[in-house]
Amino acid sequence: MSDRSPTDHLVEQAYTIAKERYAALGVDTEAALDRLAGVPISLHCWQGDDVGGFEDPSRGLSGGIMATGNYPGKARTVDELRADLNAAYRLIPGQHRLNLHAIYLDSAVKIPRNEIRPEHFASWVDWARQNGLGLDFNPTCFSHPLADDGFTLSHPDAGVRQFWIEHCIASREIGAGFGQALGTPCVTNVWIPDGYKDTPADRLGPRQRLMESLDAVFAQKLEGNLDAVECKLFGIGSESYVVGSHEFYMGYAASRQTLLCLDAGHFHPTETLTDKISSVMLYVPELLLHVSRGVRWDSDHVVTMTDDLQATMQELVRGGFLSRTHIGLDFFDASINRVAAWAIGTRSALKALLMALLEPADLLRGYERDGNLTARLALLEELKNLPHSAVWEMYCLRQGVPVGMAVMDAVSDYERIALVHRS
Ligand code: RNT
Ligand code: ZN
Repeated sequence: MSDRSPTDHLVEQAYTIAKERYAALGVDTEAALDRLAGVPISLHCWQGDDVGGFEDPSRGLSGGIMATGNYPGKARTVDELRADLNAAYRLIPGQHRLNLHAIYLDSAVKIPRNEIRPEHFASWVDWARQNGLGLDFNPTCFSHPLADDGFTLSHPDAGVRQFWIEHCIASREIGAGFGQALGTPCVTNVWIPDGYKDTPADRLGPRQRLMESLDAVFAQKLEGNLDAVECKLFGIGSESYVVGSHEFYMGYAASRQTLLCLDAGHFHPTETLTDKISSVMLYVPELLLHVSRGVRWDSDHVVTMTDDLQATMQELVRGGFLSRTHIGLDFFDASINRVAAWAIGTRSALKALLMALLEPADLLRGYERDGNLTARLALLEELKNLPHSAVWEMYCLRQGVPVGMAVMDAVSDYERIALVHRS
């Protein structure tokens, strides 16, 4: 718990006023905070070390994704990554989750990807249990010699496909182990980089192979594990064609009833997740979100309070989708303090969710039902100015995490104590 600060009474006073302002619109701020506390965000382990992992730290990142920057203090070991994650969780109100990638295994010897087993992640399960965290998982179908020509599950060579099928099945088994051990289902998300830099002659073949590979991967249902598939528009080196496109996975998830993963950076730059969620939810059982921020391309910038973020959270609340949505983050910025990146991005996601939970839903819907679209627009604009920040700061205070820029004091302390000593 953070010590009481001289400004805490101002946070409390502001909250008292905010509570009344919202109550005047029929909104119960206490109920909104209770709901907020019940929504976990899955923090992505890969922000801590620029998607490096511990399988082979000498290997660079591939798969058409990229972390730029060389801010000092990147985590080099499992212990360093855990310490950094703990530092980040201390700055984030609420109880959350951790999203691991297969390359973050804890093993003294190198294990082939198709031979990874739950025992290689046993120390993560112990750590998660100690810290009260649920775990999510991802096979790593990139940064590997058998992915170097740009194809994995859709590879023309049956042997290469089989290797990646085995890796994905092994990953699902690890996910199931997480779910069973921790008593909260693990979402195992399959994303592959497969695609062509330039115009393909055959767009169908790779997609047929991907469909068959996925069917092999998901053939057996595993208790404790939830399967998700993630589409993408393009990557670096796969600008002209991505096998796992939106249409491909929309059809796949709907026909196989898997979860669909929507990454905010994986669509055309002017396209947002906002208008997709209510459509997708009619056809798939549950949704996984990769909350991210693309700047001109799928750049995976730290999540901030953008219109897109607010609109996404509004959709989850307005549609009643929170109980069927798993919220994960996906960004990797190596140009700033990595612990701060986690804290800033997660806090922004939570703040946007809180704003959505503070909406006077009945009032807005009433205007819409009555055809009073002018009042609907006026109220939506007014809501942007209501004192949601006072409610947020009260939440931080109650949850014992820093309020406002006090986050940076904690980040600076941690940088001085732990990060600067890493070469
Ligand atoms: C890549 C996808 C994918 C990755 C992670 C590391 O474009 O967004 O989710 O970012 O698996
Ligand atoms: Zn993603």
